[in-house]
Amino acid sequence: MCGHCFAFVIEFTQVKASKKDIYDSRAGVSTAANGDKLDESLQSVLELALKSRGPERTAQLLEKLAGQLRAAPRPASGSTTPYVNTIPADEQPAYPGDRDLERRIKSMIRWNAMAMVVKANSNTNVGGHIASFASSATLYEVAQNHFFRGHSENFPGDMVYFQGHAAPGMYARAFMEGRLDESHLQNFRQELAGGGGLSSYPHPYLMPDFWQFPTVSMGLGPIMSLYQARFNRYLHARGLTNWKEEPKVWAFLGDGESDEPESLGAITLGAREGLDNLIWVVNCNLQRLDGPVRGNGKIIQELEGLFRGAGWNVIKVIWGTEWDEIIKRDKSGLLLKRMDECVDGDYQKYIVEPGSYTRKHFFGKYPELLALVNHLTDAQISKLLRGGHDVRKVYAAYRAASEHKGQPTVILAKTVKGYGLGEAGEGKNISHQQKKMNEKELREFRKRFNIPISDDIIADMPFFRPPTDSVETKYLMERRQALGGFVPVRVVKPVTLDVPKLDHFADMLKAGKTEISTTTAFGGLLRLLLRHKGISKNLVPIIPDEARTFGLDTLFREIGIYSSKGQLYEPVDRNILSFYNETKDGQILEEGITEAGSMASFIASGTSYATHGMPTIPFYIYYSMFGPQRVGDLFWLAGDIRAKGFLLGATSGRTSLNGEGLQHQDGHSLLLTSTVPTCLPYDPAFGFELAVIIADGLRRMYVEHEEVFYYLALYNENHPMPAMPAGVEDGILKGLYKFKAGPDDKKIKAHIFGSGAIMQSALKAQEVLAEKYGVSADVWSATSYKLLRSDAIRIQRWNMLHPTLPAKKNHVETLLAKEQGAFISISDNIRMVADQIAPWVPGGLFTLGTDGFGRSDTRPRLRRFFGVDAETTVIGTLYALAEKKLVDREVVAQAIKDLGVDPEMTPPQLV
Ligand SMILES: Cc1ncc(C[n+]2csc(CCOP(=O)(O)OP(=O)(O)O)c2C)c(N)n1
Ligand SMILES: [Mg+2]
Repeated sequence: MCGHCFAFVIEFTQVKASKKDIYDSRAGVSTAANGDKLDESLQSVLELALKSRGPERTAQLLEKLAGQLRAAPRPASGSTTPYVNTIPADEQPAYPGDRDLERRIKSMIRWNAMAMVVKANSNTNVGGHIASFASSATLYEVAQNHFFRGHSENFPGDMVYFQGHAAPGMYARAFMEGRLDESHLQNFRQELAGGGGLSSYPHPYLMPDFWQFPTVSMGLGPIMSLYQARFNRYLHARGLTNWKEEPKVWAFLGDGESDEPESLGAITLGAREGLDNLIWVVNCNLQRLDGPVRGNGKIIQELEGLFRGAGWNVIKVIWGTEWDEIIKRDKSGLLLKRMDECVDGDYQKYIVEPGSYTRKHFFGKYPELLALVNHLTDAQISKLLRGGHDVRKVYAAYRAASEHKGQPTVILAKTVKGYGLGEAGEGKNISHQQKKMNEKELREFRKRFNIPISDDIIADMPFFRPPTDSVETKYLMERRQALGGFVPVRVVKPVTLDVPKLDHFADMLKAGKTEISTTTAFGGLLRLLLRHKGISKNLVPIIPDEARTFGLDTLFREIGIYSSKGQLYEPVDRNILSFYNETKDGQILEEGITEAGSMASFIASGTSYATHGMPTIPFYIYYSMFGPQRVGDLFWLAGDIRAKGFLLGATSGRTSLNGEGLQHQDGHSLLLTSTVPTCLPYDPAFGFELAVIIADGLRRMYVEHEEVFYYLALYNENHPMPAMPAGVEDGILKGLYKFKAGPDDKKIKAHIFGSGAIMQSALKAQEVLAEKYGVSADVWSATSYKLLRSDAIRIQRWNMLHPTLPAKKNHVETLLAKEQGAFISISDNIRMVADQIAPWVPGGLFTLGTDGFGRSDTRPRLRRFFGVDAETTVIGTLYALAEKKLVDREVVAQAIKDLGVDPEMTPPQLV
């Protein structure tokens, strides 16, 4: 409260509230009694004002006061509180651990983490980071000693998202715990070294028994943790957990990382869903890679405002214990003013400069403040801790967060980047990149943290681990035992599901009675799966606000939309069959318009076999253009985290989705998904192919326990669905099979590889080629160019490395060895999708595709424009044959005329 407000209080009440009351209430250190007194005072002021001045005049005065409050130097507004700890010193619980012992253990971990990075960089250039963990060691160690609960029989373990760049600290702890040995640490970032090494960052793909969650692509850890916490609730609501108590989800992130839209873009979900199982710890060391996060502002205040506005419980941990006394002794309110007015750039400077600088520039700004630190030497001033380095403050925050009900909590912990590195990089702008230390700096580090390493060997930076019967090791192990086991750890106990065999989809293997799209065929398949006893409960349909587009809205009623609140209103469409049906145990995750959030849900569900020991099967169906193009990094992460499940890119194809135009028409998801090593991309043309792929996918992922996931392109164009020819299953799965042979009575032979909806162009072209041009074209269905290419690459590598042994043939070569004539491919995708196999097609592959920006028009016009209609397919086939001198060029020219294709039409722009 500002001085004017205070005067107002005096004027009306003569209540002599002391300055201390006012200060205390701003600082959040008031006792409950003081707070009550103030509340009562204000209440009686109001009553008096109303009585003596009347409502109108009172309102005017209040208005004036509110204006003064807003104009005050740093008022405690609705969104932020003063720049002090949220938990007052006198409300802090006693620290339950042995602080001295814990400090010794932490110091050893600090040393090993530093040595690991410095060693790795003494003879390689593999990189690494010291400064991030140096700033967050206390944040992790308090949690390791008192909060993180390990995995056990009926408890999945707390789920912890470690800040990627702090990974050396996690390895150093695992070393102390005896989970890693020196050779692992020696091979930090040298995973291909003999005996194996440690991955640079948290990568479950590379260290599947250790890391659970990849976090190093900034922003992805935070958003995944949100959806993981929500998914845990979903799983529980559906009766699919057997935990004895609910796990907590902890996410540690950097303050710089908070600038990623993914970090903050979904935080309202946490409040909406009341996710009190979620705790975020933002390591506010005020720096990112290049420099300060908010040199001219205060990141902690900015984040506080944001999170409070979003409905989170915010706990600020700014000052260490030594500050409590100083803050308490300031009766003027000036210290608080000074803390508020300094920007982060100033606070960074106070770390780098000696204590005398802080005395002069921080306290000295208001001479009254100097008295508060008269009793301290400059050295003592420079050692005044920030809250994030004080175990008592951190413990208080964690405990409050763990016990908080109804909201997620964010802890904003102020720390020093490169804490303890001294001259080598404490609080400097270069700190993030620091990975080398000279002998003098090593000695200083050793001294500061009291590491028992002698002078003669310090230059070798030996790792230090106390003996197993030492008090340190015993304490550390006892703490982890009490908390149920080590963290992080990734435990997979394979659970085999009773998945449906292909005959479960018998109807889809027969010829369809009506023309439908593959999207509609998928809808039918999903309903069949929902009726399968073995897996129906494991299915997790995920939809980002597109169920109606894909004809899946009847599922709303059938299986319900998950909502932790149920349905508090009567839906407007209650009287129709597919009404919007939200239920507490609903099966559908209707995410709204967030592809990043939906992918995070896909990942949470696709990894539940590991996180919960309960395999769930996500089917995430979305507008294909907003898949890897929009959130490609999460696709990549799905591979790293070993997610399983099915991604369905509906409304696929640059010309099949016609009216929507440039931003919607996707012709490259099949290429982008091909880049993810554990993703199997498929481009099915018919319902039966879909059934074969999904049935086999279920077997591979949930019976064979392969840690892979599927991407299927789905189209919205209706066309006939033929019966499955005999013996094609293997070909469908491998990526190519002959669907319909051309007539036998023609001499000239060609082969058209079709996929997806554009298979229809291939089939029509087959007829025209036979009828008009005497060409027998076999039509093949190319279901997955990526899988064919992967097979070819594997064989090519083997052949290269075994040059004297008989060469092996890949699937494409084997399949096409005896085929004559020209080969062409056609799809609703850019040519590179099919070109993936071109090197192994006998005599080369002539590819047609939809390169260029899409636009709105009818399908026929778009297909003519891009050159993927039946007519262009005929021309392309004849041209490929002419190139091989199997038909005359005149025939091609004639076909262009016959088929009414304008050779001079403007082509799609390519630069
Ligand atoms: C998406 C993404 N962009 C950039 C980077 C490169 N990068 C790694 S760490 C870092 C700075 C991190 O700063 P902060 O989040 O504050 O963490 P700190 O190390 O300070 O704790 C940057 C830019 C990255 N890992 N991911
Ligand atoms: Mg930072």
